[in-house]
Amino acid sequence: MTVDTERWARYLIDAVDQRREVAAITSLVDGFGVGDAYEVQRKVLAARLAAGDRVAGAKLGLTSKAKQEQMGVDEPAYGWLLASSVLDAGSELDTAELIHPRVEPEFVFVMGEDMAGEDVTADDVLDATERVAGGIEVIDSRYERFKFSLADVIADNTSAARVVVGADGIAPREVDLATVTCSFEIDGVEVASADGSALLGQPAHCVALLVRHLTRLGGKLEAGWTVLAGAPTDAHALHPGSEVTARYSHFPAVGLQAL
Ligand code: 0L1
Ligand code: MG
Repeated sequence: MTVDTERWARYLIDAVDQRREVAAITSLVDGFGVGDAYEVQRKVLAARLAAGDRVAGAKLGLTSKAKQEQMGVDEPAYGWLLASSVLDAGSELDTAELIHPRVEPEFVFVMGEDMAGEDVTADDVLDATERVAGGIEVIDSRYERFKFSLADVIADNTSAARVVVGADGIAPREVDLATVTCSFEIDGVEVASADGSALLGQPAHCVALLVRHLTRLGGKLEAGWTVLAGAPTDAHALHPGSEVTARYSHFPAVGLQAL
């Protein structure tokens, strides 16, 4: 049976705009698959762009082995970053704008050149990257209790909500990104730590997978885009009043204040 992707795109847009959680699409639609999910994601993006937003970049989710095993998948999920979702480092975020936000540290690539190709490698990504920085992603699944299957989370643009990107960063080959460590703090207490190797062995490899995905869809990764390669640690609930800091061995620390 053909899935009415227009209807499910509207369903998710309404959930975001009305700040309310909704049932997972797979619990409502038999046979809702990954192909349907990327079509819903595309329609949600098209609606946001038609309403005046802009693409600021793209993101990967489920890039750590731990998250993949938890979900029973062996492929990352790909999504879009809207300009309206990008916050300056040290920004304040009113949690009342969101449903049940969680935060996670990110490895962020700022692209210097367009990239496309189904055989793109991590090395090619490093050649095309302008800088790599730390970040904090705020994810906010639109689904009840943050529970979903792979197709659900893809349709939901990989739970993307907000992102804070560090103002500075390093040249892509200044250090092996797999060895960059991250300590993630909430209210001054370290809640998790990991290094870049948690991202499928090498953060630049994750970006290469994104380029291959965009190429299969007939697109490309564009110069100037911001790319979230993924979170090396689990995500943690974001409560009003919390101060979140991601500290890295080689990037400046990034902070976010929740209101
Ligand atoms: O950015 C992410 O890794 C989120 C992927 C989607 C899974 C989740 O919401 O935890
Ligand atoms: Mg993330």
